[in-house]
Amino acid sequence: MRIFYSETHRRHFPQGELNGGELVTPFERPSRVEYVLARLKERGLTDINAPDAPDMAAIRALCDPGYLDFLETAWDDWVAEGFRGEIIAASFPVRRMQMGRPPRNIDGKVGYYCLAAETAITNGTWEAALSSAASAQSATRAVIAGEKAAFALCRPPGHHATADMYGGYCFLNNAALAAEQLRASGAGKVAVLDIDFHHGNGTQDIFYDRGDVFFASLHGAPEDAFPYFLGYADETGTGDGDGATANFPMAPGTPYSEWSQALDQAIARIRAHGAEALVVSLGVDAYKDDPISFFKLDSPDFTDAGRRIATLGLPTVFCMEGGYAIEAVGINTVNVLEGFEGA
Ligand code: OKP
Ligand code: ZN
Repeated sequence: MRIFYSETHRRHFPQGELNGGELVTPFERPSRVEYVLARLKERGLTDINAPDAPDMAAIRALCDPGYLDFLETAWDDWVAEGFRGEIIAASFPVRRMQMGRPPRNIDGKVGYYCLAAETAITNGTWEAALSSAASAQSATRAVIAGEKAAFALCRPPGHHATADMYGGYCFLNNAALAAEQLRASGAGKVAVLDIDFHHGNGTQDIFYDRGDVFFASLHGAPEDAFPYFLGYADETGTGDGDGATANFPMAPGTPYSEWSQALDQAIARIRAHGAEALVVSLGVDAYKDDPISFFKLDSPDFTDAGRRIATLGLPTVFCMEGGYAIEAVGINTVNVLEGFEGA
């Protein structure tokens, strides 16, 4: 399997994540990628490539122009304002406030474009986010060119990012870019299968009113888990997208026996929808020892999940999302890929 990854991810490494009222070293840290790379090599998956330059036209087609301008200039504007820390949002447009008016002031703008305050922006975040998107785009290009599957080792992750908001460690929605690219290459219908522990609110939001991109997500129930405000089972799409969203929220402590049934249901829905290509939002934070999640999957379960995904028989782009049990993130990620490849 061809693998794409950019060292530029390192440019995004905030010192602080707002966690329980403390600033802690972010769970989403550069070493995650090192663990995945090391395991790939250990297992003989050595076709590792740097991505081409990001396709900016595709990123502009997906995202709000004001949001992209904001991401590109946020650090300079923050420093120019005289702020000395990393960029953390503190004021948000919420119920009964003006939702459609981005402020001029950078502190206000940050809140306008942010959906969760744990995620800090630093010098280099924009470049890293672009390089992550570029990996997804190059992996998708390989699949369009005829590869059965490719793995984009994206960092930072993408599935919480909407067309106009960052948060949940995400800035640009890599999986959505891949899905759009597959559509543009001629696939009539595409599916995104999100197996990250957290609901892929960004991906869902981007495709919610479209019937050409099916979205299925397995995740911790919103009553109990981030992102809290989306991911209920009764969210099924709207307009042309009516019936093209399928959410499988699950309770704390969910074991693989139950999770795998939801996976089979998601797979059946994707098959029934008639998808011709697949994007997998590949987070491995459903793992039992993940520090910020609450499912109980063990490492061999990820191999089995990969096997089940392969039964779709679709050209597949894997985009890395979460996974924070640092010692196991490589094993679990590569297990999905090997299960898929029939190893
Ligand atoms: C990103 B991905 C700990 C809670 C942090 C944000 C979680 C983002 C997960 N401070 N909440 O879906 O793995
Ligand atoms: Zn996650």
